[in-house]
Amino acid sequence: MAKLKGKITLITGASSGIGEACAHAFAGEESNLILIGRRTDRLEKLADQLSQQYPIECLPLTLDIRNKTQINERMSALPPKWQTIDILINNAGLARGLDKIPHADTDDWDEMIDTNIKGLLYITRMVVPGMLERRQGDIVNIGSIAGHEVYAGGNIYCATKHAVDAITKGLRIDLVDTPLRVSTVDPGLVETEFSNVRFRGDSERAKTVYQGYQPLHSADIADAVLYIVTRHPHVQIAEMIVFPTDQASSAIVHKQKHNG
Ligand code: NDP
Ligand code: 8X3
Repeated sequence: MAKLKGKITLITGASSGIGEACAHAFAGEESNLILIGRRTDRLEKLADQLSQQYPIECLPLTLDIRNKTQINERMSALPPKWQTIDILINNAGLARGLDKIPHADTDDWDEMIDTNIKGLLYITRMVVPGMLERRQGDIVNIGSIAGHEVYAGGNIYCATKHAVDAITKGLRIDLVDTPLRVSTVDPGLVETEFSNVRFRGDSERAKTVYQGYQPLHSADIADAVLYIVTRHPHVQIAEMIVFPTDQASSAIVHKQKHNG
């Protein structure tokens, strides 16, 4: 029996990496999906693929989560049958560079803060009131080990993920007298487009981040998210830190020597 049959899951950042893997995992449990990102072509292709493969409906929704007006307009205009969102996966996020604060490009800071913190908040603000009215809902934020530790060059990205940690805890307090659950999944190194985005398309540099050890796959994180939302209603997994077996902290990764 599919575990999420008939539910509606909204996933931000569904056009690649962890968000896309969540789309596959949740489709496999027959949840209908609202897929958010900026790259419409990817969202539409994924929606077509999943709705052919599984007995579900998918709604691709092109949105830049930094844009509050766009979010408010497009989310308010959702067809009525898509408005009753059961599960929100706040996954969209990014890092830019590893520059030290005195030399960094402040536009990079704005992009990380606007996406990872403010975008997550805007989406949450639009979705949670409906969950409260229906007295059911799961909010799963994708944080990071960078929300628990600060590593060299991580400065502002780590600050945004510390903020996600604080927002998750704050929302859990806000909702403690309701049946809603608030969780965070905080991964270590997952091989996705993340480093390619961080290094602005320098794929050689991005590749080295994942060389010499076995990084996590996006599907490993999707599996953790699925686990969280399929617990009995009285069980709230507050926080799950997921590392590759070769990783012990942000800075400690057991790498074999790489030849070539
Ligand atoms: P990817 O770069 O593969 O995916 C990021 C996703 O976020 C894309 O779908 C992208 O879609 C979306 N996104 C970025 N900016 C916006 C925006 N302004 N509006 C809407 N969507 C946006 O990276 P990951 O899958 O790795 O990252 C997912 C989350 O996981 C992030 O929050 C990241 O911080 C976190 N994380 C990643 C780790 C890793 O090692 N990979 C480890 C720990 C946490 P589009 O470009 O189409 O808008
Ligand atoms: C992404 C993983 O280690 O680059 O959050 O911060 S890391």
